[in-house]
Amino acid sequence: MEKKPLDSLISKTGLWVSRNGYLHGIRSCETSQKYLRITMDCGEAIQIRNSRSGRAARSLRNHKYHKPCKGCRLAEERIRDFSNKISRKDEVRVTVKTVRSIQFDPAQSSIPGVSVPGESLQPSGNIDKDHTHHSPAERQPSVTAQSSKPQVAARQTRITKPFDRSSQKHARPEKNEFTQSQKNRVLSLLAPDEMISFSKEKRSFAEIESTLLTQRKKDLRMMYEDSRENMLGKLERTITEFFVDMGFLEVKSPILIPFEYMERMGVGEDKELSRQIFRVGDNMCLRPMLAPGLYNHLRKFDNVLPDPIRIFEIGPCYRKESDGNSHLEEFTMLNFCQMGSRCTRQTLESLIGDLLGFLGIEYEVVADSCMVYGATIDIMHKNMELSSAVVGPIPMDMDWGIDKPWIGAGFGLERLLKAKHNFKNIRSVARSESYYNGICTNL
Ligand code: ATP
Ligand code: 9VF
Ligand code: MG
Repeated sequence: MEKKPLDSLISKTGLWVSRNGYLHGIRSCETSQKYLRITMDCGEAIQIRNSRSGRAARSLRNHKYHKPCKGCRLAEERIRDFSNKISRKDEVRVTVKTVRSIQFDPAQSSIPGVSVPGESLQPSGNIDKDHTHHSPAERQPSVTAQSSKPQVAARQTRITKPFDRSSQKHARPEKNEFTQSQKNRVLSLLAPDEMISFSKEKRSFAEIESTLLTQRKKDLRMMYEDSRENMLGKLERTITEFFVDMGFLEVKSPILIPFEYMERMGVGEDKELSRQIFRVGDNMCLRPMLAPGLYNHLRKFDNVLPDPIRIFEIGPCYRKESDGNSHLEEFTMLNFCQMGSRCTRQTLESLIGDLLGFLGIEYEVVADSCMVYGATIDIMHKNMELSSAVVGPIPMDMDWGIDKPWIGAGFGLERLLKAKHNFKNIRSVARSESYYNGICTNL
């Protein structure tokens, strides 16, 4: 039988068992799609996920508690019935009021400087199943029976509990060892220039985490005080200025494109590459590259702009990817190209050299090939491809109404940032809610 969620357990008993085992009476309970906001008879309030299997649901289902909360002044009879697992259908004190989730943003009730369990668990932003958003009332308990325990204990619980719980999946850690989720958490909190050796580490997880949290908050506050610019946005602006100064026209073509464009790029449904494409409806897709839009612009501008035509685009591209540290499913591509005169490998390499020199990024040139263009000149930083560049013309040009020589190169902006700032994972500089300028935001 499926377990009942918290809200139905609450309406059945009208009682609540807090994290430290106190049995409370419930004055009111509001639900959103995912959360409950519960106010106790003693005045304390909490916000918690409406889970079926979390700590709170287990306590209520099993009628387990430590002591009744004095502030709630529960009747002896109610406590006894709860202990004896007697259902008091006649005495349901709680009505669960549904509120729209917009009124119910857990972030609104979070207090700066206090870690919200679960939210801080995963860099990917996964929320722990049974985390409680403590309202100010619980964070700074008034003089109730429950708050007679020192506040320190409550705070420690908040910071360390989620990790203990998640680690239950793994083997119990030895002393001075860290669970994988603790390591992941610490790694997500490191700044790009920071390193940690877990095997040599003397500090506990809680100590390391707390030090890093303080640092990262400082970093974010400093960014807010200083430049206030987003790295990815800033790089797009810097590169735009660079190419505009070099005589390239900035274009912005659609992100949502007909799938037919991809067929015309040689990536039809029969091709392996087409599995990487995010289809939208029957005929459209999110662009995995900028070339179709640029091809169309080149054709349209051919009889309009003077020779050679130089254009470039920077913008989001989408590919289904499974590979780790240098691949994103949503990334930002720069593609510049020139059509007409002087479309030589030398011009191409010199433009690439100027760009990477301007950005201060070291690189190597290697020969490669790809399904769409055939031979490519790949630009590498260590083992990571920064760009694939091509000297046209190629047979496919005909399908796009192009009949002049061309050169072009496509760069990933997040890869440029990763190379420039030595980021360990590309995700920390991607479009993200979990990182800002490489700094973890789950603080
Ligand atoms: P890789 O072989 O590394 O998957 P690719 O050869 O498929 O890359 P291209 O089609 O040549 O990539 O795209 C041009 C550039 O766009 C790449 O050199 C890279 O900098 C960037 N890029 C491509 N795919 C991704 C991705 N999934 N995430 C981030 N950047 C990407
Ligand atoms: C090389 C990058 C075919 C003349 C409009 C421009 C190029 C860069 C390829 C990536 C992409 N191609 N795979 O084409 O500059 O976006 O296709 Si055009
Ligand atoms: Mg490539």
